[in-house]
Amino acid sequence: MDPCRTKSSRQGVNPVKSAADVTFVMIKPDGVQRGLIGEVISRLEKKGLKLVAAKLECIPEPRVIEQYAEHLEKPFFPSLRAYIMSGPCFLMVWEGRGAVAVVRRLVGTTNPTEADPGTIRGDLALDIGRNVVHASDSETSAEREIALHFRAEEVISYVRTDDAALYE
Ligand code: IDP
Ligand code: MG
Repeated sequence: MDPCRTKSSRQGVNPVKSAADVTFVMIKPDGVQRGLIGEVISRLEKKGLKLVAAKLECIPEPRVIEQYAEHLEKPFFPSLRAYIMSGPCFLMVWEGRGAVAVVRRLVGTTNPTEADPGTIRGDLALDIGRNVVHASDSETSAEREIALHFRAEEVISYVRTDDAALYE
């Protein structure tokens, strides 16, 4: 096969097939304050994932509560809410094959002291209450969280020139 495909044939490459291929990722205030936005983006970009939405935002309380609704009754919820509202977060949507599961693996387990080296939390954090990033834990969560934080027109669908090199 000719490795030098034409532009028009590259535009036909559509590796994104299902809801599992789109996920919500958020750099929490500790990550923003520590100057880790670039580091986190770089790791996801190098994996081959495509950034399709991004914004820096101080998330208002009702949205923080909705984001973490499953933890509302947990003893750590008040400190989690205060942490997430302590400064701007960097909110993103990432696309790519199996993005939901792939990003969770790249992020590492919730407690950074137990997270594997090579993961974002394993390499960049020490405290469960300051673990740098959030990533959706399922397709359902991803859909819910993207809709919670982004308007449809803020999520950009585009072909990246390296899509053809990333996928068979
Ligand atoms: P996840 O971020 O890996 O999905 P979750 O269990 O959904 O982990 O918890 C959401 C966030 O709540 C965590 O990322 C962390 O910031 C915070 N959190 C979870 N468990 C604790 C805890 O025991 N103490 C303090 N903060 C916690
Ligand atoms: Mg979670």
